[in-house]
Amino acid sequence: MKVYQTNEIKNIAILGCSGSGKTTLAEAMLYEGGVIKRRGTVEASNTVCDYFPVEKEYGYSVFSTVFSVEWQERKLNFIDCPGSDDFIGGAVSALNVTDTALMVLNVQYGIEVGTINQLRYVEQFGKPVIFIANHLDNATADYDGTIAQLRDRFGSKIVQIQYPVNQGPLFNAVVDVLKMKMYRWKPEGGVPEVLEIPDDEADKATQLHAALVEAAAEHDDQLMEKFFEEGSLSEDELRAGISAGLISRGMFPVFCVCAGKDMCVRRTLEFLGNVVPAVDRMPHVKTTDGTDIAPDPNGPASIFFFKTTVEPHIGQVSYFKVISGKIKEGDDLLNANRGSKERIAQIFSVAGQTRNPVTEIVAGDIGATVKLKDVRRGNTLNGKGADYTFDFIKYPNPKYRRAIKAVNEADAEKMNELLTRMREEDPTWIVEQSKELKQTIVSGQGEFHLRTLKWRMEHNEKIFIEFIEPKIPYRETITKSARADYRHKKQSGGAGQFGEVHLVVEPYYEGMPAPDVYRFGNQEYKMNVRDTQTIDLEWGGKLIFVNCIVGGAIDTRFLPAILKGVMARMEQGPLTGSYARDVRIIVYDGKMHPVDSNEISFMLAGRNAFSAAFKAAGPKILEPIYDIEVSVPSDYLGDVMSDLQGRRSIIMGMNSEKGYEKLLAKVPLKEMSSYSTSLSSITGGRASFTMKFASYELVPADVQEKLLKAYAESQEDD
Ligand SMILES: Nc1nc2c(ncn2[C@@H]2O[C@H](COP(=O)(O)OP(=O)(O)O)[C@@H](O)[C@H]2O)c(=O)[nH]1
Ligand SMILES: [Mg+2]
Repeated sequence: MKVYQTNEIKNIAILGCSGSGKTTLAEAMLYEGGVIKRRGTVEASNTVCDYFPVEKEYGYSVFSTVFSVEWQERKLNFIDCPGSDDFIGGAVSALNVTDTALMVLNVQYGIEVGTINQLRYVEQFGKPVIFIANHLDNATADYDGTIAQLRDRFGSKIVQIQYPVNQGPLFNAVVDVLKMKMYRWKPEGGVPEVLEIPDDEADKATQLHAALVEAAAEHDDQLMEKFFEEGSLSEDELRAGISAGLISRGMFPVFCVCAGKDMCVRRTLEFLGNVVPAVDRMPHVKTTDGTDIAPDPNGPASIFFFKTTVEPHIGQVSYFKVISGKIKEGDDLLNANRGSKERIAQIFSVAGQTRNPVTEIVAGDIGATVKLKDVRRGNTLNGKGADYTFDFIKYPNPKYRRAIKAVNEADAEKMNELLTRMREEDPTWIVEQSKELKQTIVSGQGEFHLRTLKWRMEHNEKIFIEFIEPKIPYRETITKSARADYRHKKQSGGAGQFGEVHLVVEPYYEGMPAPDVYRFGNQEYKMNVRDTQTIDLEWGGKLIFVNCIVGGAIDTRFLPAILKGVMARMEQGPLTGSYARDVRIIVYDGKMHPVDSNEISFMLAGRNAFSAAFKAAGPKILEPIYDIEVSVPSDYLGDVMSDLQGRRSIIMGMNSEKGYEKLLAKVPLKEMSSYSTSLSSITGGRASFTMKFASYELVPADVQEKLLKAYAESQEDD
């Protein structure tokens, strides 16, 4: 492949709901681009882009795949993205290194939830969008319905470049209102016949052409002037106007394809080559410290790694975008994130798992390399004169968690290594060795996400795992003040131990007044604060430790031991062994023994006095509450709401968004365990949700009852 210059390179992300036909379209483009000699199919599991075993197994894309097509002196870099929400990470990475989004629609369904979710990201990144109306040969194809949905959502930004003449099983022709020609295909697709527009289509074509001319003129003052003077624009002027409209996101052109039959794919490639903005016309990226970096091939070399995969027989393949300058084989670069030196032994232009060596690659282009020593996804390698780092990729929060366990204990270490590696390949994985829950927790985007992890571990690595219900990180606190004292005494055999601690506990809240007078039973306790320690607990919340010892009842050197004992109990709360938080402890009295008092004595006395007081202070269990946002087609709203009501949720609000409802609710984590699966079965996969930790709240009494009982039983088992 020749070395393409920055203004000849176009980077395009292929997005759209799962099943809309992205991988099939990619296959047709690769075929028309001469990269492959025969088109594979998703059904036959022999496409270029779905090459991972797990993708062949499940019949849908799990990973994003980079491929390039040379078309009319341009290099079109594509990233075929997974459509399912569970694999959204691939689309998010892709959107950060590409400049235009091809949003593929299945005209049987039009705009789907998956489409809306991905459109949100496209909007967030401010990317130009081209809609591709695919599946036109399907019996239930509804092109006009799809256009109506698009117009309903985006209004006059929607501009048709083509329309199908005969959608449905006999589909084989479109009218292109930019070229004002009809294109017709033989059953095998590919190169079309270019015909004059038949009379019975003339009115519709003229009308849509006029709309296109007007829309194109809108995005360029000179074109607008020309349009007012002459009422028309040339093809090149139309392209210029469309291009300007794309960049400003003032226009979303709609194209027609039948990817399955390779129809209208060449025309799409031509349009992408002619009209889609090249890298040098797009907003520049910013470094972590906000410096603007132009894609200047003569600038200092800097490449950003947005994806890594591990492939059989070659190991790690690292995909990068040249942000500035150019790199050649043999270049030595410095890893700005890890400080290590790297030699770029080989550079490849890729098509799925096929890698074609190239000698040089310039700013704006996307390539891959192998055998790097120490490069991670998100790293930047710089040449002389550059010290850039970039952190523009933000991945969504996880929304499905499971504890993971190796079936065979001996595999545990290998399993953890694999988890780390898989996280490197897919950043939407969160792997946590939870000291608190004594579980390895994997959090991902959904049940499918985890199922693919399991499949890959078992089929590719022969490591058998099981998913178990993850424990809930409950917390414990108190709701009123209480007093307790404890004497620890051991004076038989060996060194004696003696320590006595008297303390008060009370719920801590921000801005609470200093300890003063307390009344327990008919006794009054006046506190003299000598010292206050505020501890921010690593598991959240605070512990306030107040020394109100008077008269040297306990020597100050024993107070750290008392605090240590208290902390041991805070770490393993008296109710269910969960972390305790937001407690103020006032140590106000005690006793010592001149010989037998020592740290261990006061640690134990402190711990047990605290435990007793805690249990007498209206102890309550807190549970993590999450804010969830559910996007659901209006006709499923009722079912989704009643399902949520069955999960102890509080509906916080709702807003409608063109045939979709956005539901906001607060739900206990405990009730979210298999929410993604239930939501998908309630709505046939046509809804999605996000979730974010909100706060800790008291559990209802019946839930507390159940948790105490379960804990007591688990203690008996131990
Ligand atoms: N009839 C028909 N089927 C198509 C077309 N494009 C894709 N498909 C089928 O739709 C299914 C999903 O296609 P795929 O490319 O995997 O979609 P993706 O999930 O968006 O990548 C596969 O069974 C394809 O064969 C099309 O234009 N017409
Ligand atoms: Mg796919």
